[in-house]
Amino acid sequence: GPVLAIDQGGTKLLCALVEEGHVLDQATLPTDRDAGPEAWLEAAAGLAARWEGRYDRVGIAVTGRVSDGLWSALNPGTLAIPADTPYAAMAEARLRRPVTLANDAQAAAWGEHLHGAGAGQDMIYLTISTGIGGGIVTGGRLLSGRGGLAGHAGQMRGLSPEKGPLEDRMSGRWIARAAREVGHDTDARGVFSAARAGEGWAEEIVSTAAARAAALCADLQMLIDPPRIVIGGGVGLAPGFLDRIRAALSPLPAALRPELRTAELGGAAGIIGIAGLARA
Ligand code: ADP
Ligand code: BMX
Repeated sequence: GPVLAIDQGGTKLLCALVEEGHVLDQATLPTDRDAGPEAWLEAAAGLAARWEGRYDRVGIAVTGRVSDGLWSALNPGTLAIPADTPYAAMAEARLRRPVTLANDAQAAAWGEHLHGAGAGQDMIYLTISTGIGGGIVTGGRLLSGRGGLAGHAGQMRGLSPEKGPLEDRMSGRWIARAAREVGHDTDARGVFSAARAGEGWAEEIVSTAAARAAALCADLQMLIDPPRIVIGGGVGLAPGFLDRIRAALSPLPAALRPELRTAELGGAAGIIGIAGLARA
């Protein structure tokens, strides 16, 4: 039967009724970033009320680190989750169903592996969104790691630890901040449309983000050498972005060049993946 699937991101909350990889119905709200876990759960329960009686399990994909049902921020700028929030238990009490809790990008990786661009093969999934998250499927298994960190590509610091995590230099939040710094008060979507309209300042920001995303993909290829890297998230799915990343990678020799695919499930990768994990 259907699963209530919840995807709590830094920018938006997406709730859906999902069955066998299909979204039967969905509803979304902007994330109230200052509200905190109780209120985020209440918002999800409010959206889910319309499906009462139609599901017997709940899957929740969240931005942040998940370990043993406990939820914490790695980057409080993406979403300021208090350390070790017992979100699985809170959600079970509120929704009165068994709850499976996982990181959003890990869940989306599993969704794309099962039903999307992963085509049942090993893969890395990258979400370029409010932050930058990732998930690794290898040997048919989703890696979560010792304490839920596996795949957190946006949290890597490379050889510039003093500059902070990579995502602070290429995520949707970075794009908006870079725009503000040159006098344009807009979000990533606004920067992309300005770039399409030929505005130089916006073009420069988008191409910088794409170049950095390309370097990240090349590094991930070196680490895991997956048959494909699947790109999703609000920025990752923005028209033209994947082509820019591909162009930046094109000078690489074929053996080193990642095979990039757009997330076939689009913005539904997380809810479809977490529904699959909740059913497993
Ligand atoms: P979340 O991070 O909550 O999971 P998204 O995957 O939608 O949500 O990512 C949100 C980020 O993506 C924001 O920075 C937003 O400005 C950006 N974004 C959303 N849609 C677009 C678009 N069409 N073009 C460029 N950026 C977008
Ligand atoms: C951050 C981190 C990841 C998450 C990624 C994408 C936090 C709160 N989040 O790297 O766990 O997967 O952002 O999150 O530390 P999104 O909200 O952009 O989808």
